[in-house]
Amino acid sequence: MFKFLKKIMNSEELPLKNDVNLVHKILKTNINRDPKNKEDEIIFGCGCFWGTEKCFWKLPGVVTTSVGYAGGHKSNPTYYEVCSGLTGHSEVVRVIWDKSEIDISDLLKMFWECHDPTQKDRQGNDIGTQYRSAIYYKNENNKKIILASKEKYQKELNKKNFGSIETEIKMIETYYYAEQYHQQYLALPGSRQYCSASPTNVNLGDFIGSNYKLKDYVWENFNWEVDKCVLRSDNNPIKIKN
Ligand code: MHO
Repeated sequence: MFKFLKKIMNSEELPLKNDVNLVHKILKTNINRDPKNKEDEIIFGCGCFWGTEKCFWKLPGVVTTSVGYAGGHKSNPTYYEVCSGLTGHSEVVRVIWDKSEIDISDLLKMFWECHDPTQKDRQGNDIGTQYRSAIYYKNENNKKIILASKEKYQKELNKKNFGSIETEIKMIETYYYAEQYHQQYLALPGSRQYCSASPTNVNLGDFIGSNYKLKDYVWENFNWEVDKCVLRSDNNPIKIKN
C-alpha cells in the first residue's frame, strides 16, 4: 500500500516543480532558464500545447520552449485539473528567444497564423476555456507591438469574413510548468501525434513596429493549407541559410 502511494507521489504526472532544471529534448537548453541579455520571454496559448510548442521550437533563434499553465487562479495545477476547466488556466507555451536572431514580430506571426484566434474557448476539436487563445507577456515593453499585431491581423481576418479575435492578452507573473511527460511531447518516441489547431490561412504581413528577421524560406516549412502541418514536419529546428 505504502509502496503504491510512494509510486503515485513520485509519478511523472505530478507538475514539475518550478525550480527543477530540465533539458529541452531538441534544443538542449534548460527549459526553466530565465532570459539572459539580448533574450526575452513570452507565453502563447493556441489550443492544445503539444503542437504549439513544436511550432515555436522549430523557429531559428528560439532558445528554449516549455509547456505549462497560465492565466488561472490555482497554484501548481495538474493537467487533469486544468482539463476540467475549473482552474481557469490556459494550456500555454513559454518561449525564450534571442533578439539578435529572431524578432518578436516573427513570433507573433507564428502565433496568429498557427491557429484560429477567432474561436472562443476552443481550438478545433478541443473545447473548453483551457484551449483559449492567449498571449501573456511578462515584459510591459512588448504590449504595444502585441496590440499592433492584433489590430493588423483583425483587419486581414475581416477581409476573409472571419469574426472578432478572442485572444486574451494580458501581463502575468505566474507560469506553471506542465508535467514532464507533456514537455516536447510530440518529439517523444511513440507519442500520439495529435493537433487540433485550425489555422485560418490568413497572413499577418507588416504591421506598425514589425521588424521581421526570418526569411520566407523559414515560413515555407509551415504550409497552413495542409491539415495538421506541424505534425508532418520533423522535430529539428529550421536551419538558417547564410
Ligand atoms: N483533446 C486532446 C487534447 C490534448 S492536449 C494536451 C486529448 O485529450 O488528447 O490538450
